[in-house]
Amino acid sequence: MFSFFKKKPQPAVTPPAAQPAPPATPVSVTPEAAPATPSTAPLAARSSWLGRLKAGLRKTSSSIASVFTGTQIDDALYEELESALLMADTGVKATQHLLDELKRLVKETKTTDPAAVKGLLAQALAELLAPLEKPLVIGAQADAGVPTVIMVTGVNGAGKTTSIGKLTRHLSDEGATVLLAAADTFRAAAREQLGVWADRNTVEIISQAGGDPAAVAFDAVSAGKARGKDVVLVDTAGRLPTQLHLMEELKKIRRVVTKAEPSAPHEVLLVIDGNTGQNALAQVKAFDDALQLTGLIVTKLDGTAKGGVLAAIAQERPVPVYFIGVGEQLADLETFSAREFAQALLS
Ligand SMILES: Nc1nc2c(ncn2[C@@H]2O[C@H](COP(=O)(O)OP(=O)(O)OP(=O)(O)O)[C@@H](O)[C@H]2O)c(=O)[nH]1
Ligand SMILES: [Mg+2]
Repeated sequence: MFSFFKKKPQPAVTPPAAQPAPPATPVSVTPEAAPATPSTAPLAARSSWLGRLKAGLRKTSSSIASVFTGTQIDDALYEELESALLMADTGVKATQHLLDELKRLVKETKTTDPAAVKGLLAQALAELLAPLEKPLVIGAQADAGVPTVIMVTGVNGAGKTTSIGKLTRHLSDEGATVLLAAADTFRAAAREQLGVWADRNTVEIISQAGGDPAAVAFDAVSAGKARGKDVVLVDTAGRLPTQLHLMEELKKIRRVVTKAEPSAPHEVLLVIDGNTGQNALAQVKAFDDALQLTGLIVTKLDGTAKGGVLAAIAQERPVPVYFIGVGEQLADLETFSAREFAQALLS
C-alpha cells in the first residue's frame, strides 16, 4: 500500500538513556497510483479500495454524468455542469476555473461529442488536484537521532484517532518504530481509544490522566528521542476553529513540541471529514493560519461525501493531501492520487 525504504530494526526495549537510533534511510510514503509511479499494492486490493471510493462518490459522479447525456455542447450543458459542480461542494472559484479550463480544452481539441467532454473534465480536474499529491516523508532527521514528529489536529469526530491508528499500522508494517502521544487529555475515553490502537499495533504510548496536553506532547517527543523512535504521532482533542481558546491551546502544543526538539513538529496534519462540504475549506484555512499545516488527511470518503471540496482546497488553499480514508478498518487508509480521485468522481 505504501512504498517505504526499510529501516534497521530497533532494540525491543530502550531505556531513556539509550543511544539514539542508528542512522537510517528516509522513509517515504508516496502516492503510488500516480501514472508515473508503479503501484506496490496488490492489484486486487487497489481495485477494491478504488471501488469503495467510487461507491462513496457515486452521488456526485452520477449527477455530473447526467450532464453529458445530451447531443450537443452548448450553454445549457455548461450551466448544468456548473450547478452539478457547485452541488458537489466544488465552490465558486474552483467551479469557474474548471468551466474555463474545460471550454478551452473543448476548443483546443475541437471536441463535438458531449460524452467526450467528460473525459476532458476529468483531465482538467486531475490537473487542478495534482498539486495536492505529495508523499509524506518519514526519517529525514533520523541521522541526528530525531524522530519525525507528526501533530494531528482537526474538529471533533473528524477521524484523527482512527487515522493515527491506521497510519501506525502501516508505518509499523514497514519497520518504522512509532510512539503515540495521547495529547487529547480532555476525555478519559480518548486516551483509552488511542490505547486500543497502541495495543492493536503493539506500539508504545505516552499518556497522562488529565493534565496539560502540551506537557504530554513534550514528554512524548523527549521519550521518542531518548528511545530512538522513528516517528512520534501526537493525537489532539477535537476543536472548532471558532473556539479561540482551544486554538490557542493547539498553538501552545506546537510551541512546546518545538521546545522538546527544535526541528519539530516536522508535520502538522489536519484531518477533515469528507462529508463536511464547503466547511472543510474554512477548516483548512483556519487551522493553516493558526498552525501552518503541512498536510491533510481526508476521511470518510466511503460514505456520502460529495468529493468536490478537494477541488476547492486545491484552488484556494492547496495544502497537500497525504492520505484519504475510505473506511473504519486498519487497512482503509490510502495515499492520494489526483488522477484516481478525478476518475472516481467522474466515473
Ligand atoms: N466510514 C468511515 N468512518 C471513519 C473513517 N475514519 C474515521 N471514521 C469513524 O469516525 C468516527 C470518529 O473517529 P475518531 O477517530 O474517533 O475521530 P476523532 O477526530 O479522533 O474524534 P475526537 O477525538 O472526538 O475529536 C469513528 O466512528 C470512526 O470509526 C473513514 O475513513 N470512514
Ligand atoms: Mg480522537
